[in-house]
Amino acid sequence: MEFDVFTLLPEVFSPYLESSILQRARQRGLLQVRVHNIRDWATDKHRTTDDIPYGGGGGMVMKPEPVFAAVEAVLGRERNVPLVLLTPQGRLFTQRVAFEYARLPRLALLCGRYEGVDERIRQYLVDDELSIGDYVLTGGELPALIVIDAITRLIPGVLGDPDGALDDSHASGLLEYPHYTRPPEFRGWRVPEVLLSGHHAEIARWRREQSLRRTLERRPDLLAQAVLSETDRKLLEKIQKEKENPSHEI
Ligand code: 4FL
Repeated sequence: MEFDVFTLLPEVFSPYLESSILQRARQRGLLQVRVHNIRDWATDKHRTTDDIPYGGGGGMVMKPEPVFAAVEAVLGRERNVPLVLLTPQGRLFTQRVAFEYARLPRLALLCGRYEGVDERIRQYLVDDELSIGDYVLTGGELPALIVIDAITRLIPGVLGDPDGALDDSHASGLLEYPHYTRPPEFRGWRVPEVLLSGHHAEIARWRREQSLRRTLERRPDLLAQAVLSETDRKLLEKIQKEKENPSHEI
């Protein structure tokens, strides 16, 4: 996967891209990230990239000329690489969107700074707008790194385990089951016996039930979209009845 990132803060990307799994993916040739400083395409003496908003009001707006020039210089005018603007006004970036974009060979990301970007950038340059959540940051750089991270770990060969990304929270539409590692007892708190039993079918059943319980408890909204078997649905009913009648008597 190749990413082209357009930003006014190019220096913030290296530390994260040079760490851990993303670094390894780059070394293996599975990931390439080119970071472009929009200011390099500003043409005036002060290399201006922002200006005051027409109509007044606070804050500064990113000027269209340097952004158009940067994107057209790097990607060409007849572009076949989608350009995604990171903005609180975008559609929500979810695991589903990560899967969609992970199918592409190349993606370009535009990071907004200041109060926003000139509307003509959205209208005539950008193909999609993504938000990582309902909060406002100082810029789209962290969201861009989040998008790169979430997409890269879906590329085959990036995670050690071939189905490492399949078990994830959200991949199945359910939250993940609880994880434990050694020791079997820590400060008197024991690992659930079933996990020590070596009984793979029972472990799988226990994990599925935990995923369903957690999702029902914390993110019931996810259940509507999740892929559920008949067994899952019966189990969910049982859990719901338990909650209505905690004494376990019917
Ligand atoms: C982008 C926030 C995507 C959440 C300020 C500039 C943002 C953001 N998701 N805040 N861009």
